[in-house]
Amino acid sequence: MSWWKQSVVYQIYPRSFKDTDGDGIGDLRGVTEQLDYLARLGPDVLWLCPVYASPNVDNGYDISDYRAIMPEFGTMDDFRALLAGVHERGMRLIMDLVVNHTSDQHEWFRQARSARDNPHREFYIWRPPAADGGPPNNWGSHFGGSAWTLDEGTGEYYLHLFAPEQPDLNWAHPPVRQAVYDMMRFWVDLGIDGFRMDTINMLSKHPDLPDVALTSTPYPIAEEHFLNGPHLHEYLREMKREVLSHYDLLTVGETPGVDPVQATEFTHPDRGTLSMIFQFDHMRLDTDRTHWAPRWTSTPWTLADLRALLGRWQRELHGRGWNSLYLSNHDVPRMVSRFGNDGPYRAESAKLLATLLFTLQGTPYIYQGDELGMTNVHFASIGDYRDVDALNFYREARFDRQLDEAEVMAMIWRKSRDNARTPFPWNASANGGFTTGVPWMPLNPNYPQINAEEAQRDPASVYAYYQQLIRMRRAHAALVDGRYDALLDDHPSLYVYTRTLGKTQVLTVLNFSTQTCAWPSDLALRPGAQQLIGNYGPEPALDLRPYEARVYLQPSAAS
Ligand code: TEU
Repeated sequence: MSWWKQSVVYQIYPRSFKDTDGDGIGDLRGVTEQLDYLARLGPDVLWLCPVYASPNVDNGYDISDYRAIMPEFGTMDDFRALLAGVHERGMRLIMDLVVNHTSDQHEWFRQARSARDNPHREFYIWRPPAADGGPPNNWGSHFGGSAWTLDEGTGEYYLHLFAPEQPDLNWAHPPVRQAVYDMMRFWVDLGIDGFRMDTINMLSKHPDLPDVALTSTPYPIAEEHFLNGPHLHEYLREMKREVLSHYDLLTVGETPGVDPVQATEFTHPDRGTLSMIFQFDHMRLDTDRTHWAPRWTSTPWTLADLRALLGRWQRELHGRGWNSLYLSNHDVPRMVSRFGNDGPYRAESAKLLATLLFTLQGTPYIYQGDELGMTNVHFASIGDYRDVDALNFYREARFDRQLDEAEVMAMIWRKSRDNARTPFPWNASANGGFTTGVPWMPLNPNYPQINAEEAQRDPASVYAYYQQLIRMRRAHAALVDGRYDALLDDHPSLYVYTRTLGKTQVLTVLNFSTQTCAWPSDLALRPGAQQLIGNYGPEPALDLRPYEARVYLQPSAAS
């Protein structure tokens, strides 16, 4: 059994986790200082978002030196101490691998832009201006505007699917691939246990870089021309041959726009290249794809759609691949605000969503703060937001498209990545105990009520529930290998499913609503059923209360 199938992963956004030197920015020593807090929660693996040298245009996802630690985060010695501390506690550490692009301050790009005949020129993707002098095609950046920027010095445009300060690497150029594999070996030989692979299915672009046809916006995101391109799996097989197959690693690819059938090509137990992937279907459930800025929209979603989507991923990958299970990360709003209820049922719905993640088949991911039930934030002023994506959207929406302030701020409140990046609240003291300085961005004003100290004191807290879920998952093999079967597939508010392994079955019943729901007459517990966990107190109830989650262990039909 691959260890990462039985693992629970905790994602750390170091900039917002814990500051120990008073500069208002989280750092590696802060993570090391809190390893006992993490060990008590119980994850097996820590995923550290980028800590490499970076000008922080995109908070570390613009890397200027892959083999150096960002000074604000500390030193390589601090990193080694963190890695040793993680391993001493029986946990593992995976790092973010960001190799679709570098920072424009990376030496490779500084060389490449210095002259057209520089040996590093081909490390990036250059094209001459179009006939009208403009960008070579109509591709848009994920952060707004064109995906091309003209380098005045050499008179050519370079491609950047994200910020202009994040030039895309040219993976068609073998020296790029070898340089990446060398860098990967450097980190694995230091002792890390795997990689989260940023935008990994963007590496192979359509060779002709054609325009996006028939588009309603000037700079559409050209996913059909840069996702899952013609050489992608060739590159990943080479990466596996050159690096991954020589170590026992957890590798998780971030792969927007991949469907379950394509996912088996990445994660098949025999012919795959990665352990698992992050799929995005459920992250696009509440977006209007026809809008000029889809990721900033919030459309109603239904339990039927979520259940159908998750069920498809469960069935298609059973025995043919492996899912990651997540609802939150540093790029999306807090899950309790987006998929739960961050009002009167905040704690109940936070626990219900966690129950979903811990009883489906796949590797569960906890994003820092979700174990506290942290919510989205509503900063009144755009001045309190930091994310390049949000600031670019605000500028385009307010000034280019003249949308009104209230409408734009409401969109940012619902979908900004900064919702997930407010500093971690350790306690109710100044700045939540995150820093003795001025935090790089304000904390969520509800930190006096929602913080780790409070959560560890309360046996009924979301934190305590996560501890129980992690123990439950470790205790029942059916939660790792059991077959998923949905029940009551047309119930308006209950999501009910089983995980069956041999003579054992785990039944999960989730009430995704603010209404009490009668126990379904056609849902009978099997003789011998026992409740493993629930998010309401010990008082028994037949009906399912608002956002109530229950998990039962029972004999399967085979027994
Ligand atoms: O995110 C990638 C990313 O944002 C897109 O793949 C996704 O499709 C888009 O958000 C629409 O849903 C990764 C990192 O997680 C993110 O923090 C970085 O900003 C980005 O890549 C660039 O490295």
